[in-house]
Amino acid sequence: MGPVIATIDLRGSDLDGLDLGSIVPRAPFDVDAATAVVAPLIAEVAERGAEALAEYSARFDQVVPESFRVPVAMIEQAVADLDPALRSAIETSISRRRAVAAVEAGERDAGVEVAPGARVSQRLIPVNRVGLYVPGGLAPLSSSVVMNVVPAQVAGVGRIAVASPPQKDFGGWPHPVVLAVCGLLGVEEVYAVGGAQAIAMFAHGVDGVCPKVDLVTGPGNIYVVAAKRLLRGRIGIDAEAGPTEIAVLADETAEPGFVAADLISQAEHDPLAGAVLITTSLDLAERVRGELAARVPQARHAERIAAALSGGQSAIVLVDDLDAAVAVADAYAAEHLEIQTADPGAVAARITNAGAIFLGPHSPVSLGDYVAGSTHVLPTAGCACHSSGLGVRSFLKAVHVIDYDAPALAAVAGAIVTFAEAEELPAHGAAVAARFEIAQPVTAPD
Ligand code: HSO
Ligand code: ZN
Repeated sequence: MGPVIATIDLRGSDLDGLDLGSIVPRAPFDVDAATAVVAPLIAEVAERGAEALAEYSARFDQVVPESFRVPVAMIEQAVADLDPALRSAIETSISRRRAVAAVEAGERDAGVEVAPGARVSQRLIPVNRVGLYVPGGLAPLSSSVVMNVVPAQVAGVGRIAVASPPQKDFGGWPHPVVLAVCGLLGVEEVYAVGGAQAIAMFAHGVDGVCPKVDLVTGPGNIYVVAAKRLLRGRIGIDAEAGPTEIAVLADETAEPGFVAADLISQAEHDPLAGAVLITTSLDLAERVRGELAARVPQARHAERIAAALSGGQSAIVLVDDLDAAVAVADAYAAEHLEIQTADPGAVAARITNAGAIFLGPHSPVSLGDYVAGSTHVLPTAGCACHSSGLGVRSFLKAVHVIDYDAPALAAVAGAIVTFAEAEELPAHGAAVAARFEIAQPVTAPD
Protein backbone atom coordinates (compact mmCIF):
# COMPACT_ATOMS: atom_id res chain seq x y z
CA MET A 1 0.00 0.00 0.00
CA GLY A 2 1.27 3.45 -0.88
CA PRO A 3 1.36 6.50 1.37
CA VAL A 4 -1.94 8.17 2.18
CA ILE A 5 -1.36 11.70 0.99
CA ALA A 6 -4.20 14.06 1.89
CA THR A 7 -6.36 15.80 -0.71
CA ILE A 8 -7.41 19.39 -0.19
CA ASP A 9 -10.11 20.19 -2.72
CA LEU A 10 -10.44 23.93 -3.29
CA ARG A 11 -12.35 23.61 -6.56
CA GLY A 12 -15.42 25.81 -6.54
CA SER A 13 -14.24 27.64 -3.40
CA ASP A 14 -13.97 31.39 -3.16
CA LEU A 15 -10.25 31.69 -2.40
CA ASP A 16 -10.61 35.29 -1.24
CA GLY A 17 -12.57 34.04 1.73
CA LEU A 18 -9.87 31.52 2.76
CA ASP A 19 -6.70 31.85 4.77
CA LEU A 20 -4.54 30.33 2.04
CA GLY A 21 -1.41 30.47 4.17
CA SER A 22 -2.76 27.81 6.50
CA ILE A 23 -4.33 25.52 3.87
CA VAL A 24 -1.30 23.24 3.97
CA PRO A 25 0.10 23.32 7.49
CA ARG A 26 3.80 22.91 8.17
CA ALA A 27 5.00 19.98 10.28
CA PRO A 28 5.47 20.84 13.94
CA PHE A 29 8.97 22.25 14.42
CA ASP A 30 9.05 23.79 17.87
CA VAL A 31 12.29 25.76 17.99
CA ASP A 32 11.29 27.50 21.24
CA ALA A 33 11.05 24.15 23.04
CA ALA A 34 14.49 23.22 21.71
CA THR A 35 16.00 26.50 22.98
CA ALA A 36 15.25 25.38 26.54
CA VAL A 37 17.44 22.31 25.96
CA VAL A 38 20.16 24.20 24.14
CA ALA A 39 20.56 27.27 26.38
CA PRO A 40 22.45 25.46 29.20
CA LEU A 41 24.61 23.67 26.63
CA ILE A 42 25.69 27.00 25.14
CA ALA A 43 26.51 28.34 28.60
CA GLU A 44 28.64 25.27 29.32
CA VAL A 45 30.61 25.61 26.08
CA ALA A 46 31.12 29.31 26.77
CA GLU A 47 32.39 28.61 30.30
CA ARG A 48 34.22 25.31 30.06
CA GLY A 49 35.25 25.26 26.39
CA ALA A 50 36.89 22.07 25.13
CA GLU A 51 35.92 20.07 28.22
CA ALA A 52 32.22 20.74 27.51
CA LEU A 53 32.68 19.99 23.80
CA ALA A 54 34.11 16.57 24.71
CA GLU A 55 31.23 15.79 27.05
CA TYR A 56 28.61 16.72 24.47
CA SER A 57 30.41 14.78 21.74
CA ALA A 58 30.35 11.67 23.92
CA ARG A 59 26.69 12.18 24.73
CA PHE A 60 25.30 13.18 21.32
CA ASP A 61 27.74 11.67 18.81
CA GLN A 62 28.81 8.64 20.91
CA VAL A 63 32.41 9.44 20.09
CA VAL A 64 35.00 12.02 21.13
CA PRO A 65 37.36 12.93 18.29
CA GLU A 66 41.09 12.60 18.84
CA SER A 67 41.29 16.34 18.24
CA PHE A 68 38.46 18.75 17.49
CA ARG A 69 40.50 20.38 14.74
CA VAL A 70 40.77 17.96 11.83
CA PRO A 71 44.45 17.62 10.78
CA VAL A 72 45.13 18.88 7.26
CA ALA A 73 46.64 15.47 6.44
CA MET A 74 43.21 13.88 7.09
CA ILE A 75 41.59 16.30 4.65
CA GLU A 76 44.25 15.58 2.03
CA GLN A 77 43.78 11.87 2.55
CA ALA A 78 40.02 12.22 2.09
CA VAL A 79 40.63 13.96 -1.26
CA ALA A 80 43.06 11.24 -2.32
CA ASP A 81 40.56 8.53 -1.39
CA LEU A 82 37.67 10.06 -3.36
CA ASP A 83 36.03 7.84 -5.91
CA PRO A 84 36.79 9.42 -9.33
CA ALA A 85 33.13 9.62 -10.40
CA LEU A 86 32.19 11.33 -7.14
CA ARG A 87 35.15 13.70 -7.46
CA SER A 88 34.00 14.66 -10.93
CA ALA A 89 30.42 15.22 -9.67
CA ILE A 90 31.71 17.44 -6.88
CA GLU A 91 33.88 19.39 -9.33
CA THR A 92 30.86 19.99 -11.58
CA SER A 93 28.92 21.20 -8.56
CA ILE A 94 31.71 23.57 -7.53
CA SER A 95 32.35 25.05 -10.97
CA ARG A 96 28.66 25.67 -11.71
CA ARG A 97 27.99 27.15 -8.27
CA ARG A 98 31.04 29.41 -8.82
CA ALA A 99 29.74 30.54 -12.20
CA VAL A 100 26.40 31.56 -10.70
CA ALA A 101 28.07 33.14 -7.67
CA ALA A 102 30.21 35.28 -9.97
CA VAL A 103 27.01 36.79 -11.36
CA GLU A 104 25.61 37.33 -7.86
CA ALA A 105 28.83 39.18 -7.05
CA GLY A 106 28.24 41.48 -10.03
CA GLU A 107 26.47 43.91 -7.73
CA ARG A 108 29.56 45.57 -6.32
CA ASP A 109 30.59 48.94 -4.94
CA ALA A 110 28.54 51.83 -6.29
CA GLY A 111 28.08 55.51 -5.52
CA VAL A 112 26.08 58.58 -6.45
CA GLU A 113 26.53 62.34 -6.26
CA VAL A 114 23.18 63.39 -4.74
CA ALA A 115 24.12 67.10 -5.20
CA PRO A 116 27.33 68.88 -6.23
CA GLY A 117 30.07 67.86 -3.80
CA ALA A 118 27.72 65.49 -1.96
CA ARG A 119 28.70 61.92 -2.52
CA VAL A 120 27.31 58.76 -0.92
CA SER A 121 28.69 55.45 -1.96
CA GLN A 122 28.16 51.90 -0.88
CA ARG A 123 31.02 49.54 -0.17
CA LEU A 124 30.32 45.85 0.01
CA ILE A 125 32.71 44.43 2.57
CA PRO A 126 33.00 40.70 3.15
CA VAL A 127 32.49 39.39 6.66
CA ASN A 128 35.94 38.68 8.14
CA ARG A 129 35.45 35.24 9.57
CA VAL A 130 32.62 32.76 9.06
CA GLY A 131 31.70 29.38 10.51
CA LEU A 132 29.87 27.03 8.17
CA TYR A 133 27.90 24.17 9.63
CA VAL A 134 27.49 20.91 7.72
CA PRO A 135 25.06 18.45 9.31
CA GLY A 136 25.75 14.75 9.75
CA GLY A 137 22.31 13.52 10.81
CA LEU A 138 20.17 11.32 8.60
CA ALA A 139 22.48 11.93 5.65
CA PRO A 140 25.90 13.64 5.63
CA LEU A 141 25.23 16.51 3.26
CA SER A 142 28.57 16.93 1.53
CA SER A 143 26.87 19.02 -1.18
CA SER A 144 26.07 21.58 1.54
CA VAL A 145 29.83 22.21 1.87
CA VAL A 146 29.83 23.46 -1.73
CA MET A 147 26.70 25.56 -1.17
CA ASN A 148 28.19 27.28 1.89
CA VAL A 149 31.84 27.62 0.98
CA VAL A 150 31.62 28.76 -2.65
CA PRO A 151 29.54 31.92 -2.08
CA ALA A 152 31.66 32.79 0.96
CA GLN A 153 34.83 32.49 -1.12
CA VAL A 154 33.39 34.47 -4.02
CA ALA A 155 32.28 37.19 -1.57
CA GLY A 156 35.92 37.43 -0.43
CA VAL A 157 35.57 36.09 3.12
CA GLY A 158 39.12 35.74 4.39
CA ARG A 159 38.75 33.07 7.05
CA ILE A 160 36.37 30.18 6.53
CA ALA A 161 35.89 27.45 9.14
CA VAL A 162 33.70 24.37 8.70
CA ALA A 163 32.23 22.22 11.48
CA SER A 164 30.59 18.84 11.01
CA PRO A 165 29.73 16.13 13.56
CA PRO A 166 32.30 13.49 14.45
CA GLN A 167 31.16 10.11 13.08
CA LYS A 168 31.85 7.06 15.16
CA ASP A 169 31.96 4.93 12.00
CA PHE A 170 34.80 7.07 10.66
CA GLY A 171 37.14 7.10 13.64
CA GLY A 172 35.54 10.18 15.17
CA TRP A 173 36.22 12.42 12.17
CA PRO A 174 33.53 14.09 10.06
CA HIS A 175 32.25 12.11 7.10
CA PRO A 176 35.16 11.60 4.64
CA VAL A 177 33.22 13.06 1.71
CA VAL A 178 32.56 16.22 3.74
CA LEU A 179 36.31 16.42 4.39
CA ALA A 180 37.10 15.75 0.74
CA VAL A 181 34.85 18.58 -0.45
CA CYS A 182 36.58 20.90 2.02
CA GLY A 183 39.90 19.78 0.56
CA LEU A 184 38.80 20.36 -3.03
CA LEU A 185 37.66 23.86 -2.04
CA GLY A 186 40.92 24.65 -0.26
CA VAL A 187 39.31 24.90 3.20
CA GLU A 188 41.83 23.79 5.83
CA GLU A 189 40.09 24.85 9.04
CA VAL A 190 37.67 22.01 9.75
CA TYR A 191 36.29 20.91 13.12
CA ALA A 192 34.86 17.57 14.19
CA VAL A 193 32.18 19.22 16.26
CA GLY A 194 28.45 18.80 15.68
CA GLY A 195 25.05 20.09 16.68
CA ALA A 196 24.33 23.01 18.96
CA GLN A 197 27.78 22.73 20.54
CA ALA A 198 29.36 23.57 17.17
CA ILE A 199 27.29 26.75 16.94
CA ALA A 200 28.22 27.62 20.54
CA MET A 201 31.91 27.03 19.72
CA PHE A 202 31.71 29.33 16.71
CA ALA A 203 29.82 32.04 18.61
CA HIS A 204 31.95 32.13 21.75
CA GLY A 205 35.23 30.76 20.50
CA VAL A 206 36.87 27.93 22.43
CA ASP A 207 40.36 28.44 23.87
CA GLY A 208 42.94 26.29 22.18
CA VAL A 209 40.40 25.01 19.65
CA CYS A 210 38.59 27.62 17.56
CA PRO A 211 38.55 31.43 17.54
CA LYS A 212 35.14 33.13 17.53
CA VAL A 213 33.53 33.77 14.15
CA ASP A 214 31.41 36.73 13.00
CA LEU A 215 28.72 34.83 11.08
CA VAL A 216 27.40 31.26 11.10
CA THR A 217 25.59 29.76 8.13
CA GLY A 218 24.33 26.39 7.06
CA PRO A 219 21.47 24.00 7.72
CA GLY A 220 21.08 21.76 10.74
CA ASN A 221 18.62 19.99 13.01
CA ILE A 222 16.24 21.71 15.41
CA TYR A 223 18.96 22.06 18.09
CA VAL A 224 21.28 23.76 15.64
CA VAL A 225 18.45 26.10 14.67
CA ALA A 226 17.70 26.77 18.35
CA ALA A 227 21.37 27.56 19.01
CA LYS A 228 21.44 29.96 16.06
CA ARG A 229 18.31 31.67 17.37
CA LEU A 230 19.82 32.06 20.84
CA LEU A 231 23.19 33.30 19.61
CA ARG A 232 21.92 35.67 16.93
CA GLY A 233 23.25 39.13 17.72
CA ARG A 234 26.48 37.81 19.19
CA ILE A 235 27.03 36.36 15.73
CA GLY A 236 25.18 36.87 12.47
CA ILE A 237 23.21 33.93 11.19
CA ASP A 238 21.62 33.02 7.88
CA ALA A 239 18.10 31.65 7.97
CA GLU A 240 16.63 29.28 10.54
CA ALA A 241 16.30 26.23 8.30
CA GLY A 242 13.37 23.92 9.02
CA PRO A 243 12.47 20.62 7.37
CA THR A 244 12.82 20.51 3.57
CA GLU A 245 9.75 21.14 1.47
CA ILE A 246 8.75 20.95 -2.17
CA ALA A 247 5.66 22.27 -3.92
CA VAL A 248 4.88 21.27 -7.49
CA LEU A 249 2.48 23.50 -9.40
CA ALA A 250 1.22 21.43 -12.33
CA ASP A 251 -1.46 21.32 -14.99
CA GLU A 252 -2.69 18.45 -17.17
CA THR A 253 0.47 18.59 -19.31
CA ALA A 254 2.73 17.45 -16.46
CA GLU A 255 4.25 13.98 -16.47
CA PRO A 256 2.85 12.16 -13.39
CA GLY A 257 5.96 10.00 -12.97
CA PHE A 258 8.19 13.08 -12.85
CA VAL A 259 5.94 14.83 -10.35
CA ALA A 260 5.78 11.79 -8.07
CA ALA A 261 9.54 11.18 -8.25
CA ASP A 262 10.25 14.80 -7.33
CA LEU A 263 7.83 14.78 -4.38
CA ILE A 264 9.51 11.59 -3.16
CA SER A 265 13.00 13.07 -3.62
CA GLN A 266 12.46 15.74 -0.99
CA ALA A 267 10.30 13.52 1.24
CA GLU A 268 13.42 11.34 1.44
CA HIS A 269 15.12 13.96 3.63
CA ASP A 270 12.99 13.78 6.70
CA PRO A 271 9.72 12.35 8.04
CA LEU A 272 8.82 16.00 8.67
CA ALA A 273 9.52 17.06 5.05
CA GLY A 274 6.59 18.62 3.21
CA ALA A 275 5.62 17.56 -0.33
CA VAL A 276 2.74 19.41 -1.91
CA LEU A 277 1.18 19.10 -5.35
CA ILE A 278 -0.98 22.02 -6.44
CA THR A 279 -2.85 21.14 -9.60
CA THR A 280 -5.69 22.16 -11.87
CA SER A 281 -6.06 18.57 -13.11
CA LEU A 282 -7.94 15.88 -11.20
CA ASP A 283 -6.63 13.36 -13.72
CA LEU A 284 -3.01 14.34 -12.97
CA ALA A 285 -3.70 14.17 -9.23
CA GLU A 286 -4.98 10.61 -9.54
CA ARG A 287 -2.09 9.50 -11.70
CA VAL A 288 0.45 11.04 -9.31
CA ARG A 289 -1.24 9.20 -6.48
CA GLY A 290 -0.84 5.98 -8.48
CA GLU A 291 2.83 6.71 -9.17
CA LEU A 292 3.46 7.39 -5.48
CA ALA A 293 1.83 4.10 -4.55
CA ALA A 294 4.08 2.28 -7.01
CA ARG A 295 7.32 4.12 -6.25
CA VAL A 296 7.40 4.67 -2.52
CA PRO A 297 7.62 1.00 -1.50
CA GLN A 298 10.58 0.60 -3.88
CA ALA A 299 12.53 3.46 -2.32
CA ARG A 300 15.49 2.79 -0.01
CA HIS A 301 14.02 5.12 2.61
CA ALA A 302 10.41 4.03 2.05
CA GLU A 303 9.44 4.40 5.69
CA ARG A 304 10.75 7.94 6.03
CA ILE A 305 9.18 8.93 2.71
CA ALA A 306 5.81 7.42 3.57
CA ALA A 307 5.87 9.23 6.92
CA ALA A 308 6.56 12.56 5.18
CA LEU A 309 3.90 12.06 2.50
CA SER A 310 1.21 10.93 4.89
CA GLY A 311 2.05 13.56 7.51
CA GLY A 312 -0.35 16.51 7.59
CA GLN A 313 2.35 18.69 6.01
CA SER A 314 1.99 16.98 2.62
CA ALA A 315 -1.05 17.18 0.36
CA ILE A 316 -2.49 17.28 -3.12
CA VAL A 317 -4.33 20.57 -3.52
CA LEU A 318 -6.94 20.71 -6.29
CA VAL A 319 -7.74 24.14 -7.72
CA ASP A 320 -9.96 25.48 -10.51
CA ASP A 321 -7.36 27.29 -12.59
CA LEU A 322 -3.79 28.54 -12.77
CA ASP A 323 -4.72 31.82 -11.05
CA ALA A 324 -5.80 29.84 -8.02
CA ALA A 325 -2.71 27.63 -8.27
CA VAL A 326 -0.45 30.71 -8.22
CA ALA A 327 -2.36 32.13 -5.24
CA VAL A 328 -1.97 28.88 -3.27
CA ALA A 329 1.73 28.53 -4.18
CA ASP A 330 2.40 32.14 -3.19
CA ALA A 331 0.63 31.73 0.12
CA TYR A 332 2.57 28.53 0.86
CA ALA A 333 5.91 30.16 -0.07
CA ALA A 334 7.72 26.89 -0.67
CA GLU A 335 11.42 26.37 -0.20
CA HIS A 336 11.42 24.71 -3.65
CA LEU A 337 8.68 25.38 -6.19
CA GLU A 338 8.54 23.32 -9.38
CA ILE A 339 6.33 24.55 -12.19
CA GLN A 340 5.27 21.86 -14.60
CA THR A 341 2.68 23.50 -16.84
CA ALA A 342 2.27 24.20 -20.55
CA ASP A 343 4.04 27.56 -20.17
CA PRO A 344 6.10 27.36 -16.97
CA GLY A 345 7.96 30.64 -17.58
CA ALA A 346 4.71 32.61 -17.72
CA VAL A 347 3.46 31.03 -14.48
CA ALA A 348 6.82 31.60 -12.76
CA ALA A 349 6.73 35.29 -13.64
CA ARG A 350 3.64 35.61 -11.46
CA ILE A 351 5.14 33.92 -8.40
CA THR A 352 6.39 36.24 -5.66
CA ASN A 353 7.12 33.78 -2.83
CA ALA A 354 9.45 30.82 -3.34
CA GLY A 355 12.98 29.99 -2.21
CA ALA A 356 13.90 28.75 -5.70
CA ILE A 357 11.77 28.09 -8.78
CA PHE A 358 12.36 25.09 -11.04
CA LEU A 359 10.92 25.40 -14.52
CA GLY A 360 9.52 22.64 -16.69
CA PRO A 361 10.00 18.89 -16.82
CA HIS A 362 13.79 18.93 -16.93
CA SER A 363 14.61 21.09 -13.91
CA PRO A 364 13.90 18.87 -10.91
CA VAL A 365 14.78 19.95 -7.38
CA SER A 366 17.51 17.33 -7.11
CA LEU A 367 19.29 19.07 -10.00
CA GLY A 368 19.38 22.19 -7.81
CA ASP A 369 20.42 20.14 -4.78
CA TYR A 370 23.67 19.14 -6.46
CA VAL A 371 24.86 20.64 -9.73
CA ALA A 372 22.50 23.23 -11.24
CA GLY A 373 24.71 26.09 -10.05
CA SER A 374 21.95 27.52 -7.87
CA THR A 375 22.01 27.46 -4.06
CA HIS A 376 20.32 24.69 -2.14
CA VAL A 377 20.39 26.51 1.19
CA LEU A 378 16.94 28.06 0.91
CA PRO A 379 14.29 29.62 3.17
CA THR A 380 11.80 27.10 4.59
CA ALA A 381 8.61 27.34 6.67
CA GLY A 382 7.17 30.17 4.61
CA CYS A 383 10.21 32.40 5.16
CA ALA A 384 10.49 32.69 1.37
CA CYS A 385 8.02 35.58 1.69
CA HIS A 386 10.79 37.69 3.25
CA SER A 387 14.14 35.95 2.82
CA SER A 388 16.49 34.67 0.13
CA GLY A 389 18.64 31.60 -0.19
CA LEU A 390 22.28 31.59 0.88
CA GLY A 391 24.37 33.41 -1.67
CA VAL A 392 27.26 35.81 -2.12
CA ARG A 393 25.28 38.67 -0.57
CA SER A 394 24.79 36.65 2.63
CA PHE A 395 28.52 37.12 3.25
CA LEU A 396 28.73 40.84 2.43
CA LYS A 397 27.97 43.89 4.54
CA ALA A 398 26.84 47.02 2.74
CA VAL A 399 28.59 50.05 4.25
CA HIS A 400 27.56 53.56 3.23
CA VAL A 401 30.42 55.99 2.87
CA ILE A 402 29.40 59.68 3.17
CA ASP A 403 31.65 62.32 1.68
CA TYR A 404 30.29 65.94 1.54
CA ASP A 405 32.45 69.01 0.96
CA ALA A 406 31.84 72.31 2.80
CA PRO A 407 29.47 73.93 0.26
CA ALA A 408 27.47 70.69 0.00
CA LEU A 409 27.06 70.54 3.80
CA ALA A 410 26.24 74.26 3.95
CA ALA A 411 23.47 73.71 1.42
CA VAL A 412 21.64 71.33 3.79
CA ALA A 413 22.73 72.78 7.15
CA GLY A 414 19.41 74.59 7.59
CA ALA A 415 17.49 71.40 6.90
CA ILE A 416 19.49 69.53 9.53
CA VAL A 417 19.02 72.24 12.19
CA THR A 418 15.28 72.36 11.49
CA PHE A 419 14.90 68.59 11.55
CA ALA A 420 16.92 68.31 14.78
CA GLU A 421 14.77 70.98 16.43
CA ALA A 422 11.63 69.06 15.49
CA GLU A 423 13.04 66.01 17.25
CA GLU A 424 14.20 68.10 20.22
CA LEU A 425 17.76 67.03 19.58
CA PRO A 426 19.37 70.48 19.15
CA ALA A 427 22.92 69.19 19.67
CA HIS A 428 22.53 67.41 16.36
CA GLY A 429 21.89 70.73 14.67
CA ALA A 430 24.67 72.37 16.67
CA ALA A 431 27.20 69.86 15.31
CA VAL A 432 26.52 71.20 11.85
CA ALA A 433 26.14 74.84 12.89
CA ALA A 434 29.53 74.67 14.58
CA ARG A 435 31.04 74.52 11.11
CA PHE A 436 29.19 77.58 9.85
CA GLU A 437 27.82 80.89 11.02
CA ILE A 438 24.30 79.64 11.76
CA ALA A 439 22.35 81.27 14.57
CA GLN A 440 21.34 78.62 17.12
CA PRO A 441 18.10 78.85 19.08
CA VAL A 442 18.94 79.40 22.71
CA THR A 443 17.54 76.59 24.84
CA ALA A 444 17.58 76.21 28.58
CA PRO A 445 19.05 72.99 29.94
CA ASP A 446 16.54 70.19 30.91
N1 HSO B 1 17.15 19.54 -0.66
C1 HSO B 1 17.99 19.90 0.46
C2 HSO B 1 19.44 20.00 0.10
C3 HSO B 1 20.09 18.70 -0.22
N2 HSO B 1 19.53 17.68 -0.89
C4 HSO B 1 21.37 18.30 0.03
C5 HSO B 1 20.43 16.72 -1.04
N3 HSO B 1 21.53 17.09 -0.46
C6 HSO B 1 17.51 21.22 1.05
O1 HSO B 1 17.33 22.18 0.13
ZN1 ZN C 1 17.46 17.46 -1.27
